[in-house]
Amino acid sequence: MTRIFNAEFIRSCWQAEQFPRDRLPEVAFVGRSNVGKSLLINSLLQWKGLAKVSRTPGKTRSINFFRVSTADPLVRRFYVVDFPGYGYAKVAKSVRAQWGPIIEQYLRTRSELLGVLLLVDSRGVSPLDRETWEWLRTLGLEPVLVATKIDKLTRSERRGTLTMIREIFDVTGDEAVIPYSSVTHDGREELWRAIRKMFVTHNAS
Ligand SMILES: Nc1nc2c(ncn2[C@@H]2O[C@H](COP(=O)(O)OP(=O)(O)O)[C@@H](O)[C@H]2O)c(=O)[nH]1
Ligand SMILES: [Mg+2]
Repeated sequence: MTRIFNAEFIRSCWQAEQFPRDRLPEVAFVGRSNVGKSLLINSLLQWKGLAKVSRTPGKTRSINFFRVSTADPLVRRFYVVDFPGYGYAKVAKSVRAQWGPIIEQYLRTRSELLGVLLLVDSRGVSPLDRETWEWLRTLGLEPVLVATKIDKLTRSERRGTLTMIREIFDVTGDEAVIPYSSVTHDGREELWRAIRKMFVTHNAS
C-alpha cells in the first residue's frame, strides 16, 4: 500500500504561465465528463474531498494541479494533473476543439509530463474516448487505460467488459486495462503500480 504523506490542491490554470515551475514530474488524468475522475483521484490519494466531486458536469475548464508526496522513494513527489472532462457539450465537437489550445500546448510541450491515464466508463466507451486515445498516441503519449465504476458490474460482466475495452482500443494483455472502483478502491494497487512504472520508464530514458 502506497502511503501518502500529503496531497494538496495547488491551483487551477487557464494559461500556460500559471503552470507550476518546480519541475516535479506530472501524471495527467483524462476522461469524459462524469467518468468518475474526481472520485478516482480522491480514492487513489486516499484524500476524501480533495478533488471536488462536481455536480455540474463540464463546469471545470481549467487544468488543476495537486501536489502529492508519498512514502515510496520512487514516487516521492509529483503532481496529479486533472484535465477538464470532455463530451458534455450538446454541440458535437472534437475533443481537441473542446479542450482548446492550452491543453494541446500542455500535451505537446510539457517536459514534466510522465504519463497520461485515460479513464473510460466500464458501462460504455464513447467514440470520443477512442478519438482521445488516437490523438494522445499521435502526440507520442502512451495512455494507460482505466475502466472506472467497475463495482457497477457483476463479476461475470466484468470479464466481458474488459475484453471488449481491450478490443476497442486494440491493446492486449490482462494489464492493458486497469479496472477501478472508487467505492471499493478495487484497482488502487494496480494503478499505483502503473504510475510507478511511468517513473521507472522516465528515469531510464
Ligand atoms: N458506483 C460508482 N460510482 C462512481 C464511481 N466513480 C464515480 N462515481 C459516480 O459518478 C459520478 C461522477 O463522478 P465524478 O468523480 O464527479 O466524475 P468526473 O466528472 O469525471 O470528475 C458521481 O455521481 C459519482 O458518485 C465508482 O467507482 N463507482
Ligand atoms: Mg470532476
